Amino acid sequence: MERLPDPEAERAHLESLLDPHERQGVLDGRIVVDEWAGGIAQERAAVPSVRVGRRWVNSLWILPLAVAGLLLSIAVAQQLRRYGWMQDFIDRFPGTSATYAAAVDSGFPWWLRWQHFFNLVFLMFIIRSGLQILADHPRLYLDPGCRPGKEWLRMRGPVPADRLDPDDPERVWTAKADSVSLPRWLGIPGFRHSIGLARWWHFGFDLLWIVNGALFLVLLFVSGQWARMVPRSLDVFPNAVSTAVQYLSLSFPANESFTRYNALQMLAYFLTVFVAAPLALVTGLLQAPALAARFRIAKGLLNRQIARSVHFAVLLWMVLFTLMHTVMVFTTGLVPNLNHITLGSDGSSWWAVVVYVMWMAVVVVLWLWASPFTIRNPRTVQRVGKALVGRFKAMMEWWNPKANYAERDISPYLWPNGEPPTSEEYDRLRAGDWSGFELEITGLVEEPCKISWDEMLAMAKHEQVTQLYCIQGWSGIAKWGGVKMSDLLALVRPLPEAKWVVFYSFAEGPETPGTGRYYDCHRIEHMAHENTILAYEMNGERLGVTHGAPLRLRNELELGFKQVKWVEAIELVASFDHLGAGYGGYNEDQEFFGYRMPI
Ligand SMILES: Nc1nc2c(c(=O)[nH]1)N[C@H]1C(S)=C(S)[C@@H](COP(=O)(O)O)O[C@H]1N2
Ligand SMILES: [Mo]
Repeated sequence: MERLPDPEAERAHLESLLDPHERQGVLDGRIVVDEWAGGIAQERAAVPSVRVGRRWVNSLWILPLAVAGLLLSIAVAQQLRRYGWMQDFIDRFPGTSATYAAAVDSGFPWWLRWQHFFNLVFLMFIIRSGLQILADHPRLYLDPGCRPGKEWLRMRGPVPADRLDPDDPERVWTAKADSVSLPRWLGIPGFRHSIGLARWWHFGFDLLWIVNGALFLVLLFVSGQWARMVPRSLDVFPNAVSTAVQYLSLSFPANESFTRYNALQMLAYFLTVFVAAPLALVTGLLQAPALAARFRIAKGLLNRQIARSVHFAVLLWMVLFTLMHTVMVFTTGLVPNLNHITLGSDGSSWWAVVVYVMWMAVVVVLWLWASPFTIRNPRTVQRVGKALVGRFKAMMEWWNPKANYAERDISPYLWPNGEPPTSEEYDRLRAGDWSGFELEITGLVEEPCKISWDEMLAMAKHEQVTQLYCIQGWSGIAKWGGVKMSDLLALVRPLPEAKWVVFYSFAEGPETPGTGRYYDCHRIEHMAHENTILAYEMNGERLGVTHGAPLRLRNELELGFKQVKWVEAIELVASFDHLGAGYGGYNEDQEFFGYRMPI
């Protein structure tokens, strides 16, 4: 260990590697989509295909199948109604009945009507930004290692088979290259690799939606409105069958929904409110690295990929429910139905239609506004998103990321991300098998110094089999071997004012060339955990270039983008305001991510 001769100069040099401050204006201004993410072409998402055995089937086949199924069901239902036993059955279970549903006399109170409207607006943002998040890794798996070819749904072709070799770092297929774009009217913000911004929309409106939903549940039970949705006897099931037969035979049951819903309606609402909505929340949380590291669920039934798949299924249910709900509102007496939900009356005033049209106009305006606004004001979206949900996300940072897995859990393939370093110095050090490499640790420490490669290899080696959760949605488990950050910091002795540990990469960030070094800041508290290491081995072998040689960070509480690869130097600081654009890391500066990312 050699003391740094001029720590201040080293520090200034390191900080100068980050994005120069002249670019601040560019970063705070509107996004130029053609230059975004290194100028990657807007490769459009394909209509999802689903794997059936070894074949890939276009999901649009569901449409003709649904039409055929519907026609057939109508024919069958009409035939059934000719039979005496079916008529008896419908007489006995008319579809709407006091046996399973108590009458609700209070109509539709004002809070319910407004919450219903807000729910629609929030869900619109959540679903669109959710699709954008999916487009950043347009494949869904059940296997926790996300092995290419194992996915059950995909929105682009297969990963090119000749680009899977991690020993070919120049050509290996990165997860970023795999992302696709969505049209601007569909995704938010509707261009490729915009997950950082999409997530602020998704999480921000999640919070509003959860608050709205929680309030709704409280009011539902306080007011007695719950009786609309919770069946009080199993009679709801035969009545639901009866309702289905009546609808399908195109001879609709009586509409008494001002006081009680028919059984099919009740079950659909029950499922949506009490099953789908909580499931959306739970499967969202299950995708958090901090949660998985705390409860050791990166493998097994609660793994991130199953959670992601179920999360997507809930999205489909919400879309389907909204469509069916709207169709039924229009076909079972539009004007009275609108009177219920807009005016809260059982009349047939045309004012209800006026209010409805105004509500829908608001939805359309918000719909059209969201993507262009995000492109013009990305920094505002990042700041508002952080103000809304930053605190809640950060709560997960206090968990203990203790999970360790067995060697047999190691994923056969780990997706890579990032552009390897291109400097001559890096190539020279690599050619010398890192023997000439010295890790520099400077900043707010008592003993700024350089630690040689041999010294590092001589330090206690810590091994762990842990998960890597990328923000894009893929994940994997690998075995890492290296030095504990706590051991390294013990050598340099941090000063009490040091709060953040900055990891500088040898590599430029993967955005537009000239945007500076990749770097990221981590809380100093996280360095104390034994699973926070600088790894020089992966799966029992010396780390290759693709996955971050000579050293890459592992902090099990955080998402993948914070795990800096090709680490060159470390600096301890009291605040990161003066580094780069001041947001805590390369992706935070350039792609509007948050800096505390345990989810
Ligand atoms: N220097 C540098 N480190 C980086 C990146 C990068 O672009 N540059 N990408 C990050 C991202 S987004 C992820 S998900 C992980 C991926 O690690 P892996 O390639 O070893 O799977 O590395 C992180 N470290
Ligand atoms: Mo990532």
